Amino acid sequence: MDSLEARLRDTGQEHLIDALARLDGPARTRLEAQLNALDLPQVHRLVQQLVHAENALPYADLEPPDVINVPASTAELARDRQARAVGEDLLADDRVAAVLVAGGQGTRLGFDGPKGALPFGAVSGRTLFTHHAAKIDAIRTRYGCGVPWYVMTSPQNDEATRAIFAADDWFGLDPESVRIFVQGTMPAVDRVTGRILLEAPDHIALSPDGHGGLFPALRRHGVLDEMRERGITTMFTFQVDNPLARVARPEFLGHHAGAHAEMSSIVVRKRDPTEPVGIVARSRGTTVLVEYSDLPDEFAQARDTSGDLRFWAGSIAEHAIELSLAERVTEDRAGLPFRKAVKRVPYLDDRGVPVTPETPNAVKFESFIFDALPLARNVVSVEVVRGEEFSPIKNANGNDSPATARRDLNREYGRWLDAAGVTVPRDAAGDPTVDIEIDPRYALDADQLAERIPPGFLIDGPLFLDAARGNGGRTAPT
Ligand code: UD2
Repeated sequence: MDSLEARLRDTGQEHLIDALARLDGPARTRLEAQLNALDLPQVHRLVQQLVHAENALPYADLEPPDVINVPASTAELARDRQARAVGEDLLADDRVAAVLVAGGQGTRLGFDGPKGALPFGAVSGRTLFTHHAAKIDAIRTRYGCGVPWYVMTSPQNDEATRAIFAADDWFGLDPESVRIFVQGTMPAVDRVTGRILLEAPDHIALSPDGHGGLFPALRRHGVLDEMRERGITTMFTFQVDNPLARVARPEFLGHHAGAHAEMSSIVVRKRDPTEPVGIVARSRGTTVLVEYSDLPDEFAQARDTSGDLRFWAGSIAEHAIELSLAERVTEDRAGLPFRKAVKRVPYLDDRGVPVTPETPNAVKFESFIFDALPLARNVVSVEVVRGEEFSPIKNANGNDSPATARRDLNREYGRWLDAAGVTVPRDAAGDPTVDIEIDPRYALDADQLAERIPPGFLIDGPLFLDAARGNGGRTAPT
């Protein structure tokens, strides 16, 4: 193999030879080790494609996708029930794993820590991690199955995430049934020259490789082999920031399996043309997911003859992925394509002086889970009702914030309580006037709530129905 110096020269990163020359002892060894671990030819290729050239996205010919809509007719309802039975069998047969991508930080929310540790519960103050864990526990109980839980972290939050899981006693789950693994990183490069940036004299600037880094991370950490040995065939992947996520939704799993799909996605009707969600579409005979920031305005704004958005199928970032697809994607080094994100990255200049840029100066390389869709043998898109399954926490205030998530959970739980015959205090607009939380271990859905809630149950203040407390499910707010 060529020397590190030769490889740096061949891949346009000569400045790092100078950086090495400025160091000696352990500091030099550290930088050498970091550079040796890089796939320099890959970085070189990405710089050619994404920094020195603008590789246009091939989305000129988008068409709306085929979607299995929210069932309305008798036939559709029967089909949905059938799909549910198939999905329930998959769960009961221990063929499904829940995979959470949680590499992100709560920075956009002004929260210092893993996003999953954000306390959002209106009454209990519980965190997103606690809530998702309770769902997984409830699914295991309902279907008498294992549903292993895999949690992908990033180097930024791996330690903190592990500490939170341990401190919270794995949220009551068997620690053997939860596995945390860390995603990979990619170097950040100067947006003009393509040179890898130094964060410190002995350290290059690295950032998470995007949630598409899930695939190589699954292979690198032996998770794919582990799943194969356990008999898992299907992963349900979801994001940490949507408290309404119906993890391992059986109807969805059933539609996916029924169509022999290798990857499927859940969609909702977009709120408006500018909602920051990717859309599912067809392009040259394959299903693609186009991220909102890449969707040309003419497509985002396009309407059909009834005035509805033509590209309405917004992705809520929940997918069913066959193990076979994950294995294929990671078979060779090529993997998923990388995209570029132009960001502000502090760095050391050629003289080793720290610079804190005021405008975006760097390109980060990221891949996305949904770029596996065109590689899948069959694809299904399933529509769900937004209010029942999607209310992400992205911003500190306004749209998609903790406040809107709490509002939407109150509404959803309010509907469950209505259906169970409980009177819910409401304002003129029909919204519950008290905060309501239902632990998934108490009830995973409206039917279970109706079976479980004691007759004559009265709501006399903020309500937290909590299975663990053994007091008829009622908990006074603390
Ligand atoms: C994501 C989708 C968007 C839509 C929306 C729904 C992407 C790129 N966009 O928007 O189309 O479906 O969600 O809510 O997916 N993450 C990692 N590692 C990384 C980067 C991200 O684990 O390197 C996780 C992160 O913790 C979070 C999720 O991926 O759970 C979403 O990432 P984001 O915040 O970049 O994407 P967002 O929310 O703008």
